[in-house]
Amino acid sequence: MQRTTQVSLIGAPTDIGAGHRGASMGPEALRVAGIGQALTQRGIRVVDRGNLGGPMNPWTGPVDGYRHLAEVVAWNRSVMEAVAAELGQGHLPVLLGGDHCLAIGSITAVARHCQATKKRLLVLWLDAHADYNTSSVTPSGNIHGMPVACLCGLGPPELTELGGTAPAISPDCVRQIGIRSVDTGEKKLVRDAGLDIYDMRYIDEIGMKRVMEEALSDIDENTHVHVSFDVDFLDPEIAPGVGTTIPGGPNYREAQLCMEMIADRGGLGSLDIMELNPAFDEHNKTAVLAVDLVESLFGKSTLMRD
Ligand code: B3U
Ligand code: MN
Ligand code: MN
Repeated sequence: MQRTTQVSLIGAPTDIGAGHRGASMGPEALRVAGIGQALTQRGIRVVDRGNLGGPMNPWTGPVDGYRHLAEVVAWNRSVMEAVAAELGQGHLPVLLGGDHCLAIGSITAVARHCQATKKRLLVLWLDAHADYNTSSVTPSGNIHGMPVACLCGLGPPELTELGGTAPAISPDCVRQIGIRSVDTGEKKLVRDAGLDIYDMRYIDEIGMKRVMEEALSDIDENTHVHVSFDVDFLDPEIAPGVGTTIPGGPNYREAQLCMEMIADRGGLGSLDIMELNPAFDEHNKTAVLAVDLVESLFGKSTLMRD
């Protein structure tokens, strides 16, 4: 990003697509952890747009394989509009989630913006999960396990056609990093889609440095990089404040390197910080860690001049 670009924080306080309550408190926890000040200190102009509104969580069971579909659609529509408005003004939107189903709205807006401005889109999906379930294979009906599939055109028309035409993106513009939990039926879907998945085994084998070199290798001046950061990407030892912890994730150093290498490559155009759940956290430490990592994503480094 350019230093002159305004960052706009957009809160989406809902857990409408999740299997646990509490991600609705994520935006405030990130603010309390100082997300605004941290970016301001980096010389970035930051405007906090406050929180979006939307339906309450009725906490009902799945219907036809989807839980809270109507409410998920309503929230995503408002996220899409808010993100589109920021991109249209040349700002860099940072979505403070909220559960990961909201990435449907945010990335649909980003994809439309890229189409209009003739930019190439690269989505870096940092997550323990592939989030590629459909209503027929989902073990839970929770739509936060489905956003990548919906964005690639697999899902209910209300979500796949949120931006007008489906699909919003093609699987080949997605790189998934940190994956270590893929459901049985989901495995076939990600294979069929040809998703580029840098799973934990691959990170163990070749290391985060080479993984990121590969994942970022085809970024050029015309690339808009969207980072969709699911906080459960991180190892639960350092980040307990999420609804679905999966052991064996990146440690502090690996996560920092991942963020630093994205920053070094350039091209960051939009960001989601998702699934932070203060109900599971210890003294807001996961939010503080997320802010620390976001600082690196925006170029903070130990020795280079700020
Ligand atoms: N894959 C599981 C669990 C899950 C996905 N994303 C999260 N959890 N955070 C599912 O329910 O789809
Ligand atoms: Mn996710
Ligand atoms: Mn996840």
